[in-house]
Amino acid sequence: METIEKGVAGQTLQAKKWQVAEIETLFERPLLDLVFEAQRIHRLHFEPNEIQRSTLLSIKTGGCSEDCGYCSQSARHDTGLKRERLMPLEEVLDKARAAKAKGASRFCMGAAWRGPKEQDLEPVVEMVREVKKLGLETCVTLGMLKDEQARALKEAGLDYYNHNIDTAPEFYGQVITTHTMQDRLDTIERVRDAGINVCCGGIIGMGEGRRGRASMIAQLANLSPPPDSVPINQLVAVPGTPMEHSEAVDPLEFVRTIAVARITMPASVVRLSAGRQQMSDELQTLCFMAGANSIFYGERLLTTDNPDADRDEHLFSRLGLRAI
Ligand code: SAM
Ligand code: DTB
Ligand code: SF4
Repeated sequence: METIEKGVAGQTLQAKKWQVAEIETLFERPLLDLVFEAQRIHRLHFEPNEIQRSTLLSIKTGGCSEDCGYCSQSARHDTGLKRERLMPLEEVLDKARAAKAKGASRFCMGAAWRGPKEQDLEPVVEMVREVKKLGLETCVTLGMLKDEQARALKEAGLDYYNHNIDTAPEFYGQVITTHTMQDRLDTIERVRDAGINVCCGGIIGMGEGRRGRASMIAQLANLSPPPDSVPINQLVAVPGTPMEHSEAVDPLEFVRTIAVARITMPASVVRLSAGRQQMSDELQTLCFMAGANSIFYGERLLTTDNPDADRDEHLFSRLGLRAI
């Protein structure tokens, strides 16, 4: 085991540095052992029957300059998605009030940008301020940020910034060519430096293979500190994107990925993110057993469907889960 030493107020903390091979070994464990270990670790850090719920809203849809191979919103893919302007504040607030009334604790606003341009940020800062006043936690995902943009968002009261590494470093160039993983890591550092909680995860099912999954998890777990929140998305194969015909990953391999994320990032909230609409209740239950303790809640993700609130309420009640 390799460790990194960090001096914090005179103390020396030992942060474990994960090797990819070590994470592959975790993946290879018998499923029941792996899930049991993930659940054991989960219970050291979290209330076992509590799940956090975030509602997503696309505040600026489509027409993105980037070429992310999975994304319905890239201007380079012909997905038939209608390009829209930034949503007016009042409409955003109506959606946020509705999300709160349905029981979400966090409202996450997404924009299809490489990063916000000069004139883009102020209206989003205003949205953060006003959503926060409704008594919701706030999260935005706007692409790459500059230092001063991160600081302005923090001043407005932003709680979380979502910026995913999306896949393994060695696979990145096969999925995205218009920016690099280092660009993403730089933004994550700016967000952290501004004092905003980091939400950072990736996508499973883009042809990355088990080694790729292990490598992505290693990259996330070795961030110092690991992300506060880790969304694990199952690819939603959108017609018209280069990933349209990606072969679906074995559902139990997805459960393993959640378990491995839980074990390697014991104190992070792990979110069972995109792809739930395509999952059975039983598969989602296995993901909760494996340590997922957050979901996106509400019938829409950004541009694709998610289970509606009634289906989730029913599942929570069958499982005795409490929403927080
Ligand atoms: N433009 C910003 C960015 O790239 O960070 C914010 C929006 S982007 C849609 C947010 C994240 O959603 C991506 O990083 C990716 O992980 C996830 N995502 C997008 N399309 C997806 C899909 N079809 N299936 C699964 N996850 C997806
Ligand atoms: C994340 O990791 N997943 C969310 C959120 N962060 C912004 C987005 C999922 C998008 C799924 C495809 C879509 O609806 O466009
Ligand atoms: Fe643009 Fe984000 Fe989609 Fe990439 S993932 S094409 S940056 S909206």
